[in-house]
Amino acid sequence: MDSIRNIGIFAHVDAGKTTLTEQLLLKAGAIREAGRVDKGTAHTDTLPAERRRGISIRSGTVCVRRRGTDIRIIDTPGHVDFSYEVETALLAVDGAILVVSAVEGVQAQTSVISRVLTSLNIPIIVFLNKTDLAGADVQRALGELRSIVPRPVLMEQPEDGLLDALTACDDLLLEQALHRNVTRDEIAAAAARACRSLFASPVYAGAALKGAGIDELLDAVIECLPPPHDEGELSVVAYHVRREGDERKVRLRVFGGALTTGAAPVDGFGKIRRLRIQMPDGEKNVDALKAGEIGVAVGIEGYRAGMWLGKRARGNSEMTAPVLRAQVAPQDDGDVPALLAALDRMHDEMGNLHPAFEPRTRRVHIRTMGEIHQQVLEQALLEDYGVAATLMPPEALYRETPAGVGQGSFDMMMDPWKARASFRVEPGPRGSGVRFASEAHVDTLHIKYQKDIEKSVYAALQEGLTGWPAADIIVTLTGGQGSWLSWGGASSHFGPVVPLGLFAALKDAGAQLLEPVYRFEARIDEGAASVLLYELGMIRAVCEPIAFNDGGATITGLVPVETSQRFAIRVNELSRGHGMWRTRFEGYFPAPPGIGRPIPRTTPDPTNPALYIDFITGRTSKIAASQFDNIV
Ligand SMILES: Nc1nc2c(ncn2[C@@H]2O[C@H](COP(=O)(O)OP(=O)(O)OP(=O)(O)O)[C@@H](O)[C@H]2O)c(=O)[nH]1
Ligand SMILES: [Mg+2]
Repeated sequence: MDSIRNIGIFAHVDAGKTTLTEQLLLKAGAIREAGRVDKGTAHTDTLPAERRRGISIRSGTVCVRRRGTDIRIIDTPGHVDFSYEVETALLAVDGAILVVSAVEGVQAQTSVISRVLTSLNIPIIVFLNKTDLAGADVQRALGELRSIVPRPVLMEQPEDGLLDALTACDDLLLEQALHRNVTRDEIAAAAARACRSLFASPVYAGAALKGAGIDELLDAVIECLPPPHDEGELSVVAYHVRREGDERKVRLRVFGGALTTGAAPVDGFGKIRRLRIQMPDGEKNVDALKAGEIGVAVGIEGYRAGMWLGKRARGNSEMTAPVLRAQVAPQDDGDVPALLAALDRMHDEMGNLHPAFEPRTRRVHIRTMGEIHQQVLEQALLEDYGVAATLMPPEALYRETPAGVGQGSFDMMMDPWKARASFRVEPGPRGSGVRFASEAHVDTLHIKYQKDIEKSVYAALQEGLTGWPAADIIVTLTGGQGSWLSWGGASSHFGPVVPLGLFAALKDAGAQLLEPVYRFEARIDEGAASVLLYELGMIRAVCEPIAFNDGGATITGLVPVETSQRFAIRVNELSRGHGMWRTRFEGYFPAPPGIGRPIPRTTPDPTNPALYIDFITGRTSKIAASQFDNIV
């Protein structure tokens, strides 16, 4: 595996990742002529929307061979609306090239990605790009890098400086340098050790568009970024799914074990029809994908990007929580089935749309990442699926938590259920999600049924009293009755009736809506600060003390996602293009009274027991309109 490298190229939008990928392909001899993003000829920007807009939307994988080493490279999109593609790519690589424009310096998304890279222990090489442009400032960018990556070390600098920087993070080099003059090779080896052990980040400067600095970067990828390591047991992650014709191609990384073609379904997913591996001259069919390899599996229906098979080899790579939803309105109401089918397929590829249909209003909603994401989806619906639909302005995805403590139970000691259980619900700590606990004794309520109840609780809380998912809630099963033998083992009988008791408890407690909140940082001319503060107040921001420096003002604080959607534009207007507005998701906070409203349910309402029971017994197959009248 020493002759394999799996790396990702990450950066803020427009830093030059795709242009750099072209140059890596060219310099390593995989292509004869570099494609151009601006001409729509780049190898990793193949979607019509990518070519039209000149930005990357999905990740693209290529392979180059250099000095006998196969380097598989994932070029990722930089626009924050497509961060979900970055999140899954981060799971598949052993090393990263972080691209920073020497003109713009470290930008918002670069900081976000480097934080995740560091938390996942992924070694980083930095490429300072666009040094051919006026305004490029390598030293300034280097200074900014210090706060986001392990000790950045500019590799092209006089030997004394380089030695100083590297002896500070490599003991062996320090030892060698104490006794004699060290060689260039020893310095390079120290840089590689320091990078792989996450003590330093080698920095190279160049211009991707001009092909400058690329050879050095390719060599550094082989020397400084680590080869794969074998996890021993089966460990596979999918990082990209795409349907091409009738093929469903799942790009995946094998960390341990092997995948073989024609094998029986893996972990309950569809069968692997074909396996391919990416080589410098294209994809090649193979019988197996082994530990350390990145390849393509055709088939495995149901296996989506971000899912693991076997052992999980990497931690959490989440950068953004999906906090917005938008209604998708088809031009023709009769198109709803076609729209839902198209959205289901798109969700299968991207994994983050979660289309939901509200039967009463016949409205379709999806999760959305922002304006550009919506434009791309709207176009794809029309061009790839022939469905003309409009994505409405996004709204925040709320959650609900109990307003206090509540109790509730259900008693169905009759055929076919023979089930009885009681619940207590109470608010949990902020950010804790849904927690389940049991005080019920296993003698009266078999452990298998308790597990069954737990599963049903999690499923039912996807839509709480208000229609929004429940969060920061502790559900305790306080008692129940039944035993394994007397019920003949049909545990599925328990699941459907659980919501009756659970929702009685939720109703008893009452619901408090939670809204998503960003932490923001705004920088603006001093003269515009008071107007900005006033307008931040208007959008319900909570500001920390203002800081003044160099004629500018910096304001930080918390602001609701819902009210701050287009605020970046406003900050820019107020500062005539020189302002800065940065946000990152902070968490869910209680919504003030009057903010947020319930949404229609997509499933039957358990607070209406008579209708609910009719529905689950199949006595009524249609969900009655009254089912959707929410109670807060
Ligand atoms: N002058 C100059 N322009 C560059 C350089 N590298 C990239 N560009 C230009 O910068 C723009 C963005 O380049 P891309 O390669 O698409 O950037 P990216 O990081 O892949 O962007 P996204 O994938 O959309 O996040 C294009 O117009 C490139 O031609 C460079 O070294 N010098
Ligand atoms: Mg790109």
